[in-house]
Amino acid sequence: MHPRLAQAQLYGILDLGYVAADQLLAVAEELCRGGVDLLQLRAKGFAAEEVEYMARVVKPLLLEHDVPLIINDFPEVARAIGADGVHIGQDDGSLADARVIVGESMWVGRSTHSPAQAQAALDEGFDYIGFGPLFPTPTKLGRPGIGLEKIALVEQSVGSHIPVFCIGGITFTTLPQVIASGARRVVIVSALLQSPDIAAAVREVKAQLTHG
Ligand code: TZP
Ligand code: MG
Repeated sequence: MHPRLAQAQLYGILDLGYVAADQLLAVAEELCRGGVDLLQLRAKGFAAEEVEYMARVVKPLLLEHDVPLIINDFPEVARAIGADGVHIGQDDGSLADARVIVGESMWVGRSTHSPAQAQAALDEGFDYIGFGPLFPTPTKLGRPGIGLEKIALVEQSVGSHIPVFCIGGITFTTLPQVIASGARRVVIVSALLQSPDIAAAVREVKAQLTHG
């Protein structure tokens, strides 16, 4: 496991579905101040050039806070800006295809929606996975929740080799159950981005992940 990924407990996402473009830097700063361990730029519906522009805007801030930057969906952008990682979904091609663009050292993560997909991502050689959505979520409309029962299995089988980030509908209400079900790392999007005090919300999640 990459040490930096192995240490990561809370993976934040700068999701343009929740953050206005002109608020990107301010929100990134709040997430960093709170202590997210990784940050992904996720801008569905934006063109590569726009994503590259946004990534260049936030990158110096993340360097300052020593928070790795991961680009959703655009390996070319990840390479162009020297991101730490790229994140791709089930329909975004193979790891080998992504590696041709980003090279051997960049982290490549995969979204997975079942234990079988999680195992397949490990076997293919991805550096980490997202596993979810655990619960139905407005951030990923149309996907059923996979529930909490499978977390422990995936943590045991896959999570001993690469980090498993549980994702999807995790809120302050559901986080204790998610942790009790075996999750060690989470991605939280809307519950952080819609919080009135993002940095405090991040700190609260980190405390729960650290102390159970
Ligand atoms: N992949 C699976 S669920 C999800 C993604 C990107 C969205 C999670 O967002 P939220 O708002 O934390 O439920
Ligand atoms: Mg994708």
